Amino acid sequence: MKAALVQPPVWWTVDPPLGLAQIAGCLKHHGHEVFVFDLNILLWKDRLKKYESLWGWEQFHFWNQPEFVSRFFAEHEALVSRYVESILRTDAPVIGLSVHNGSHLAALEIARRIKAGDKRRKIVLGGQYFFFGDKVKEMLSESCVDAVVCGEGDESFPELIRRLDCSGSIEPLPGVWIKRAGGLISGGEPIAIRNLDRVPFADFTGFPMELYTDPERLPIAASRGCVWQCRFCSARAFWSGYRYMGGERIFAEVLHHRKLYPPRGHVEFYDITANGDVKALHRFSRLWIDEVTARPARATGWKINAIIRPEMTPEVLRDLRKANCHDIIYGIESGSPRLLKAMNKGFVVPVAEEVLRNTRAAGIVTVGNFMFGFPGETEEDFAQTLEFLRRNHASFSRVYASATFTSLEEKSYLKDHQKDFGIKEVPPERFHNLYWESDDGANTYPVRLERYKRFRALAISLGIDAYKGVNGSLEQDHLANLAQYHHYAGKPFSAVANYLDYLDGDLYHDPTHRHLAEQRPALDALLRAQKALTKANLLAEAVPEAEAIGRDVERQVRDGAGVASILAECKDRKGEAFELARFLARAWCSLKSLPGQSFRISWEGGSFVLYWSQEKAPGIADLRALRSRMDLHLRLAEVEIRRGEDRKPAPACVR
Ligand code: B12
Ligand code: SF4
Repeated sequence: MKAALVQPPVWWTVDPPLGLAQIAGCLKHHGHEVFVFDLNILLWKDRLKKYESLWGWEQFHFWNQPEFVSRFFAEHEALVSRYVESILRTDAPVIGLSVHNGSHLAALEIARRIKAGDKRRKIVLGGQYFFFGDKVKEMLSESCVDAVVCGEGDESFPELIRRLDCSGSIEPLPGVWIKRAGGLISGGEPIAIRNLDRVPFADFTGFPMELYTDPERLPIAASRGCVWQCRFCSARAFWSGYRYMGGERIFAEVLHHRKLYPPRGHVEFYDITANGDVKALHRFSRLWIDEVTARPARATGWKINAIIRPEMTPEVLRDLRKANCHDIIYGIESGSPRLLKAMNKGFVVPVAEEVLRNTRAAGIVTVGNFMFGFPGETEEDFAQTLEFLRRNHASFSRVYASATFTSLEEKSYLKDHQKDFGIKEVPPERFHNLYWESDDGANTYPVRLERYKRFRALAISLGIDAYKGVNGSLEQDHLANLAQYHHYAGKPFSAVANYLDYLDGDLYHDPTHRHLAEQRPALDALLRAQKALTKANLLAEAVPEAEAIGRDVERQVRDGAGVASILAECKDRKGEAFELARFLARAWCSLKSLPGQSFRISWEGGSFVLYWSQEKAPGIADLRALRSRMDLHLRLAEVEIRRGEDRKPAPACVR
C-alpha cells in the first residue's frame, strides 16, 4: 500500500528527523511504498525573514501558540498549498504525521489542508507527543484526524496499514486510538519493543539530504530508555525500561548507512544513554575497528551520550577511540555530592573525575553537561560545581551549560513532586517549566541565569569550549526568555526592556514585535499615570495631609468611583489639596483602565511611588525612552511587512 509520511514544523534542521526515517524503514520493510515530505526543513528553507530565528530550539514554544501558528501558515500559504498538493498527488490513501511537543498545531494545519483536498485520505498521527496518552483525545477530536498511534510506531503502524489494506478501515490495535460511531476507541496500551535487534533500519531515502545544515551527519538510535532515573529527567516516562541493540545489530546499521551515504562520515547516536550496556557498545566498537582497519575509507566518526560508570575503563575507552568515537557527552550536572544525591545521579564525584580523565586521555573529545539551580542548590553547592570545573578542566574539551538551567520536564519526578523539592506552589495556569521559583525566593530564573553565565565565563577563562547553542545565539534567546520571565513574573517594564534588547539583535522577530504591541496599551496607561503622579508629587510638598488624601482617593477608586465623582466629593478641599486629589484620581483611574493588571500607589519618604505588580514603575524619562524605542521598532516592523519581497536589513540606526 502507498503511504505518505510528513514531518511538520518544528523540528530541528541539523539532520533528517530520525523518528520519521525509522517509520519509513519499518513500512518499507513490510513492503509498502513510502513517500516522505519533510515539511519542517522545506518551510525552514523558504521561511520569511521575520521568522528566521524561530527554529532556534529555545524558541520552540512559539509553535505552541495557536494564533502564531495559524499566522505562520497563512503567510506561507502558497508554499504550504504546493506541498499539500504534492502529498495528495502521491495517491497514498494513508498519511502519517510525526508529532512532537511544538509541532502539534502545525500538524493540524497540514492535516486540515490534506482533508480539505481529499476527505478520503486517512490521517494518522504518531510521535513523541503521544507517548503519555494525555494528548490523544484532544487531537483525535479534530475532524481531520482519523487515528493516533501512541508510543513506538515501528510495529503498530505497519500493522495498522496492513489491516487497512485488507479491510478498508482502520482497526484498533495496542497503542492505536481510532474513531468509531461518533466515539473514540482505544486498542489498548502500547507495547514497547523488547528486542531492538528485530527493528528494521531507519530509511533516509526520499529526505532532501542536501538541505540539512550538517552535511556529514546521520542519526541512529541503538537503544531506548535509560538505566537511571534522575529526578529532573523524563526519559523513563518516554521509553519504558532500557532496551538496546546488540553490537552486531548496531554495526550492521552503521555499515548500511555508511555504504549508502559516503559523504556522511559522522554518525550521531540519539540514544539517551548509549552505554547502558557497556558490553554491547564495546562489541560494536571492536567490529567497527575491524571494518575500518580493512577499509579505511569507511572510517566514520561517531558521538554518544553516556553515563558516568566505572565500566568505562581505559581499555573500553581506548577501543571506542580506535573505532573512531570522537565525542562522549557525559551528564555531570553538578560538582556537589549533596546535590548529585538529591538528583538521584548514579555516580560519585571521584568516579566522574576518573572516567573524565581516562576519556580525555584516550583522545576522545570529552564533554560534560551541567545544569544550574536544581531545587536546593545553594551558593556553596554552585561553588562546588565551579570548583569541580576548575579541578578537572584539563579533562574537558567542551562543556554544555544547560540553556534551560533546570527545567521542570513533563512526567519527571521533579515536576511531579515539586512540593517535596521546595518549589513554590502556583495555580496550574501559572505553572511554567522554566520560570518556577523556590519557596524561599532564593532560586529564581534570573538567579539560575546568573549561575549559568558565571559557569560559562569560568569555562571560557579556563580555555574550555563552552557550547553556544543550536541554530542561534544563546545570549539572544536568553534575552527573549528573560523578557517572557518578566512578563510571567508581572514585571512588564523589565519585559519590555528585554524584548527591546532582544530586537536590537534580531530586528525582524515577528513574535517579539507582537508581544511588544500587546504591551502598548498598558504602557500608554502607565505613562499617563506616571505623568499625573509626577504632578501630584510636586504639589504634595506643599500639602501636609498629602498621605491622607492619597489614601482617601485610593479608597474611593477601590469603591468604583471615577475621577468626576472623586472630585465632587473633594469640593471642600481647596487649592493645592484639591489639585493633588485631582492628579491622584487621574493616575489611579488610568491604571484602572488596565484589565487584569495589579498595581498600587504607595506613599514613601514624602512622595507617591507607583508599583505595577511587583515592579516599581520607571521614571518619566525612562518611560519616554522605552516608548520611543518601541515606536521605532514597531515602525520598522510595519515597513518590513509592507516591503514584502525586498527584505534587506534596515539601516543600522536601530537605537
Ligand atoms: C534529537 C533530540 C532533540 C533535538 C531535536 C528535537 C526537536 N524537537 O527538534 C534538540 C536538541 C533540538 C532537542 C531539544 C529538546 N529536547 Co530532545 N531529544 C532528542 C532525542 C535525543 C532524539 C529524538 C529521536 O530522534 N528519537 C529517536 C526516534 C526513533 O524516536 P521518535 O522520534 O520518538 O520516533 C518513534 C515514535 O515517536 C514513533 N513515531 C515517530 N514519528 C511517527 C510518525 C507516525 C506516523 C507514527 C505512526 C509513529 C511515529 O515511532 C518512532 C519509532 O518508535 C530525544 C531522545 C530520544 N532518544 O528520543 C530527546 C527528547 C525528545 N528531548 C527531550 C527534551 C526534554 C528536550 C528539551 C526540552 C531539552 C531542553 N530542556 O531544552 C528540548 C525541547 C525541544 C522540543 N520542544 O521538542 C525529551 C522529551 C521531549 C519532550 N517533548 O518533552 C527526550 C525524549 C529526551 C529525554 N529527556 O527523555 N531534542
Ligand atoms: S542518566 Fe541522563 S537520560 Fe538517564 S535518567 Fe539521568 S538524565 Fe535521564
